[in-house]
Amino acid sequence: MPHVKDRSLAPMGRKRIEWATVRMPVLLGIREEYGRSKPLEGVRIAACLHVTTETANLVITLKEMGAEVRLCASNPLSTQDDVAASLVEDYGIDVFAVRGESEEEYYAHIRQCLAFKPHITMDDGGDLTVVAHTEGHYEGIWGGTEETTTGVKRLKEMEWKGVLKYPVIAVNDSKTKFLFDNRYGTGQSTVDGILRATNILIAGRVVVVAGYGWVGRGIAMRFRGMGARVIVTEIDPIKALEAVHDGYEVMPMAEAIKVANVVITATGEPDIVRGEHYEVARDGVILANAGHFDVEINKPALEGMAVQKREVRPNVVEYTLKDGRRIYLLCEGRLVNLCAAEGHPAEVMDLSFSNQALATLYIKENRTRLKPAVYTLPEAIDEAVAERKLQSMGIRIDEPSEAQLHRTWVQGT
Ligand code: NAD
Ligand code: ARJ
Repeated sequence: MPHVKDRSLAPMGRKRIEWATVRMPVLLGIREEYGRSKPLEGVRIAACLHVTTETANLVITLKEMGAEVRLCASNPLSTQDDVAASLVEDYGIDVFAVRGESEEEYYAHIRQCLAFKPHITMDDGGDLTVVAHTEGHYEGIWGGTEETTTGVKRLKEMEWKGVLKYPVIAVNDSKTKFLFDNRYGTGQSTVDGILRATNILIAGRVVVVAGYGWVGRGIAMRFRGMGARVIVTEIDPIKALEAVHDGYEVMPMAEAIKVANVVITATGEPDIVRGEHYEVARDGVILANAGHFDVEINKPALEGMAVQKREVRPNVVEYTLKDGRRIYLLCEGRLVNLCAAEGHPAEVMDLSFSNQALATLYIKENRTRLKPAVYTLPEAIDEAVAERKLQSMGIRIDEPSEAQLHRTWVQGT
């Protein structure tokens, strides 16, 4: 039996899913093409993703391709309950996800997804894959897919340690994923989440972005575009140098926090903002996280230092310190773009989720050849996704000329 918050929310969920559908033309093309041949007939897929309108379109596509799908949430605070309801009521997909579920329920839902003995796991962050391994559900699994940077890091560690039991496709590492979803998707949806939670004016604010990877640079770019003075913190000298050349101020967090109005973490690493930073933070600073797990802003330290804590707006908790300074934490330190807003817009998830859909076919077709290791999708798939996206936008590009194709750069070759 599926487990969602309230099935009567389905009509609104359905409308919102349909709003996204028309903004995901590449995925829709895959749905139409393979909806006829049904290459996933008889294939069971357990998916652990943020339960959003875009994810709904992915799982509907997988079902149209012939698969049987179960879906649970990859974060307890990102589920859109109306979407979950519609998937169950209107599309006959078993969903196990309720916004605000406890950690215990979160894992119970993951186990429900594994209970139907999937052939393929589709994960965002690695929790499903890790439970499949630690609780011995990996027999019969052909392979898995992984949506995000942090999940890929976890899986690579499992590979190095020799404990990975089945092949996993790092969907995150396709260019048509990380260059667009991580950068432009998170750039926009993080602004969206922070605005919906706080309604602050961005122009003239000091915004500190921790991490200048794909996510961090997208966030920095968009906040600068709205008139913020953006400071970047990094540990990698090359990324730091790039940030400098992109025109940002770069400094350690211990200095940046003193002037910050807003701090956004985007590193995937724990303890980026911690006790020593709370000691010197500017009064009224807003802390938000865009990385996968709620570990980047040290919550226990903040709880320990606060003399008062109260919810001041939905998704905003005010912590008052001994000396009266106030620190505002958004969404309990969980991904602000998915908890306070709706995650990335459909247009960019079209790319990520087309890769996910094609990755399931790749696993099915190559299951006897692939070893328990982390793979990326072939470049030809990446290019095909980009081509289809350009086509859907009505954008044409040049082809190499004959002369260009036959040109040699080294004499005698
Ligand atoms: P990335 O590896 O490209 O970038 C991470 C950056 O953080 C690196 O440049 C690294 O040097 C830097 N870093 C590490 N420790 C640091 C520290 N102590 N201080 C400052 N910088 C530090 O990864 P990414 O693709 O940008 O992803 C970042 C995180 O965002 C991951 O957890 C990923 O899973 C997540 N993500 C979230 C969303 C979303 O919708 N919110 C979307 C995509 C990815
Ligand atoms: C589903 C989303 C959405 C959305 O691809 C992004 C990523 O790497 C994940 C980190 O956990 C979140 C995922 N993501 C962003 N927006 N997944 N629907 N609308």
